Amino acid sequence: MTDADRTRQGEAGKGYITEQPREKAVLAGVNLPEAWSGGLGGEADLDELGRLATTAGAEVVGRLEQNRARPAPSTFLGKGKLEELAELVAETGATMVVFDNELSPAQGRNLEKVLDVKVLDRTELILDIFAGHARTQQARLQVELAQLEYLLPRLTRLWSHLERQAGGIGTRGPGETQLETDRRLLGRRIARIRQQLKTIAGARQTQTGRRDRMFTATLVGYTNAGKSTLMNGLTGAGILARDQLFATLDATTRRVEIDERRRFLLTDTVGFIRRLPHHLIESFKATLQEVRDADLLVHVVDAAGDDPGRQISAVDEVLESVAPGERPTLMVFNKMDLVADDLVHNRFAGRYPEAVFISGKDPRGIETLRGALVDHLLGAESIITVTLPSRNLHLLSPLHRTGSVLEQEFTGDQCRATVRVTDEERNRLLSQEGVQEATPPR
Ligand SMILES: Nc1nc2c(ncn2[C@@H]2O[C@H](COP(=O)(O)OP(=O)(O)OP(=O)(O)O)[C@@H](O)[C@H]2O)c(=O)[nH]1
Ligand SMILES: [Mg+2]
Repeated sequence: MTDADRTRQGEAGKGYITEQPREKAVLAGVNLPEAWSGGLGGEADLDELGRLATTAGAEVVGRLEQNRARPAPSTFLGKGKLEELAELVAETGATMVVFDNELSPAQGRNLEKVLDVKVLDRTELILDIFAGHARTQQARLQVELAQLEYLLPRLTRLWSHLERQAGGIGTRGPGETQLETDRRLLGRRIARIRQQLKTIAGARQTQTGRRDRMFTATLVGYTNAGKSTLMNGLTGAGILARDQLFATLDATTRRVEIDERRRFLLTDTVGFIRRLPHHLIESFKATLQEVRDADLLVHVVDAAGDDPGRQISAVDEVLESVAPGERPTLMVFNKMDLVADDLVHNRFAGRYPEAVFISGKDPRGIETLRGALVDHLLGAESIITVTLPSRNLHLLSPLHRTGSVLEQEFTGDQCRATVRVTDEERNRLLSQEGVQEATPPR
């Protein structure tokens, strides 16, 4: 990597807000008809936008909503509302306006002209938080890729910013406009990041290849639901868990030992949100591979959240785009210490009969979860009959000690045993000398 690359990467990773810790933000949202029928409506959406803004380091100083049948083409808000917004910005001394809706490049530009402060949309805000929270090289590259791809069509807005970045002598061809040069530079940078991510994903694949037969459970869920808290409780992983959105961006995997021979892998990963920018889903493909590879998804729900049902649907939607198709899922309603038990039970126990209702802050909650995970692990075990030479009987010792040899019979120097095994054990056992799977009697 050259110095110029490092500078570019550093700048792209910094984003807008984190450069100035105490920005004052006004939130703005237009409720379009689809949103009205979506259940909660704009209030809750703006609440969430506010939490995003706070997580990004801004102070929320005002909010404004409008109901419209369709966005105004040039400024999203109607003329009167826009004037109202400009007044609110002046009154509160706001340094930025954050829109809950996705703005087109032209709309963003026009709004900035009228309001004379920085204008961000929800996607840009989420990208900024991701940029601030990325720790590993993989996460940083994934965020940068998403940012660059989102910014590419918005380049005209970033003229001066990119002018600084491009800068280098000899980067400009005769007769080319600055914009074309910028586009080409960005295109090159994007290609290089894709290549780097491929290399990292390749290395990861080899790592997982070695452990691919161990049962793997992956924590998924809405951001801030408590995934990392549960991961820490079960494995002592020491992952950062805090009351902010997208605290975790990287996948962490730890082994959980159940008994002498049973263990499984547990993975904590990035949280989801409604309308998760598709650029982010695309560029976090490698991290989300953990979701595709899982034998079991552990879907953690914040039972005390705004509207748990709506959060579940949002997570299901993202899951469907990341890993299409049904897969075994354990529903975990977390933060039960903050709500009345009955309320949540009544609402969800019918729909998810096997769900667990726990508090991740309470060791008993962690034990309940561990128990449910073990049940799934045992459910994934199979019963097989093997034959092996009696001199190799020691191979069955671990199974004996955990009561997993169900039947055993000797003929000459051969032993025939019916055992309960995980896939991993089955493969290991059958790879030993002289051990064969017996065809079950018809
Ligand atoms: N009261 C209560 N708080 C909890 C519980 N579980 C987690 N929390 C808190 O909820 C906040 C979010 O927890 P995390 O474990 O970081 O959530 P996460 O799902 O990993 O969130 P992201 O990584 O940001 O997507 C933290 O402040 C936790 O202390 C619980 O059972 N009860
Ligand atoms: Mg987390």
